[in-house]
Amino acid sequence: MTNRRNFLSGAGAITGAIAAATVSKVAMAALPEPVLQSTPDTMPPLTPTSGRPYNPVVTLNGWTLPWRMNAGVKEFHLVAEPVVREMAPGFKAHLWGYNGQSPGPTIEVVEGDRVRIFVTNKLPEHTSIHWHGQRLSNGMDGVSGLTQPSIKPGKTFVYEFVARRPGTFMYHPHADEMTQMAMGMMGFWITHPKARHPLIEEVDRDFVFLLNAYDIEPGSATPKIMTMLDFNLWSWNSRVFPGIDSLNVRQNDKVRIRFGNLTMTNHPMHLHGHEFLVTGTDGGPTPKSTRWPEVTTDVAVGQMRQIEFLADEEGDWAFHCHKSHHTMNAMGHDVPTMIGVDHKDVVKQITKLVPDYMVMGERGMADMGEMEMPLPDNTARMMSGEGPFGSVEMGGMFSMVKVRKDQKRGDYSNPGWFKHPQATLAYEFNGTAAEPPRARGAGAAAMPAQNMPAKNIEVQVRKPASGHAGH
Ligand SMILES: [Cu+2]
Repeated sequence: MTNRRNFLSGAGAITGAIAAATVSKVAMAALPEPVLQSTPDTMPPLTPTSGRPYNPVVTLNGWTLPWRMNAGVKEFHLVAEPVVREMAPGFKAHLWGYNGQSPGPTIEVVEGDRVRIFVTNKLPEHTSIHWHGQRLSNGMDGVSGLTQPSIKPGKTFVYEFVARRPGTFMYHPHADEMTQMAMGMMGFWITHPKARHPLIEEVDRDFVFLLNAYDIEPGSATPKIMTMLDFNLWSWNSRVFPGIDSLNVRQNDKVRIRFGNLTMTNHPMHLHGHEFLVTGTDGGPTPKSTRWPEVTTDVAVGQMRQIEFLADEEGDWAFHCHKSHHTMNAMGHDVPTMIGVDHKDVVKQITKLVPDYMVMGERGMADMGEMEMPLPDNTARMMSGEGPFGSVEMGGMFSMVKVRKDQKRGDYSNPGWFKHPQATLAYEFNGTAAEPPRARGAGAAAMPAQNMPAKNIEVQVRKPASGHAGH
C-alpha cells in the first residue's frame, strides 16, 4: 500500500531488513552484491566470463546485469527502487526502476541455465516480478496474490527456474501494475540457444530495447499514473529522441533488433532503406515459412518482436514508430490546428495584453522544431533533434541505424553523420520547368470527371410522418 508514512520510513525499513538478515549469516552470504548503473548511456556488450559462451546483446541506452556463479547456478540481484532517469539531455524524470535505471538491466542467460534471481524491494509499496514468456513452475510466475504473496517494502524474494527455451523475453511487476509500469518498472531478458538452432541465426549485432510511454507534464518530473491513453512521452528504454542512441553497425553486418511493447497501444516499427524478416516473438523463433520481407512491423501491447536484416546500404537510416504522434515529445494536447489561419490582427490585440504571446502552427508545426522557444525547466523539446541538414523535426520513438563501411567489428560507437558520396544526395532544382500538361480544356473532354453530380444538390432530410413515437 502506498502512503506517505511508508514512503518516508522506507529507508528505515530497508536498514531494518538488512539488520534482520544479519541474524542469519547464511542468508547474508547468499545475497549477491547488487550491481547499480548510474548512466543512461548504451553500455558495450557484456561478454560472458563464466557459464556457456554466447554472442551478447547490446541494450539501447541500457546495460546487461552481471551475475555470479554459485555451484552452477547463475545468481542475479535486482533491486526495485525509485530512480532518476535522464530521458533526454536536460530532462530528468523521477521513475521507478531496477538497479539505478529504468528500464532495469537486461538479463542474459543460456538455454538450460539454472537461474536464481534475488529481488529486493526498495519501493514505498509492495511489488513482484513476472517473467514474461518463460516456461517455469507456476509458483515462480510472479503474479502477486495469485502465485505468491507480494514482496513488501524492505523484503527480498528469491525466484529460481531453468531457462527452458531460447528467445526474447521481458520482466515486469505483476503487483499494482498500472502504477509500477507507468513509473517505468520493466526490463529485457534474452535466453541464448545452447547450440546451433535451426531457426535462430548467428548475427553480428543484436540490439534490444523496450517501448514505453509516460505522461509527464512539461516542467514536472513524475509521470501521471492514471493516464490511460493521452501519454505525451513515447520512449524506447525510457529515452526520447534525440536522447536515444543510434544503432551503429558495420556494412554487411547481419543485424537483429529485438523490442517489446509495454505501452498501452501498438507501434508500427518502421526501418528505412532495408527489408527485414520477423524471425521471432516472445513465443519463440518463427517458422521459416511464416517469414516475408517487411519494412514495417506492428508490435501490439504486451508483445515482443525480433527483426533481422542484412545492413548492406551505407547511410543514416531512420528507424522509428510510424505513428507520427509517437515521434514527438511533450506538448499540450489542446493545441488547435492553425494551418491556414491568419493570426496577424488577433495577435496584435493579444500582445497588448500578453506581450510574450506567440502564434503556433499557422504554417504547419515545423517552425516548432527550429524555434528556440522558451520551455518550462526540465522539458524535452517537442521535436528538436538536429541533423546535418537542419532540424530532423522528430522526438519520441525515433532513432537511426547507422551503416558504415569502416565501422570496426565489435565497435558500437557513433560514427557521426553520414557523408553522402557525390551525386547521391537530393538537391534543389534551379532550372525552369514547363507547366506539366493537365486534363483541362480540350483534353478534359477525353477524360471527364467520373461520378460527379452535374450540379450542386441540396440535401433534403425527410422526417418520418408523426405518430411513430416510441420506437
Ligand atoms: Cu508508436
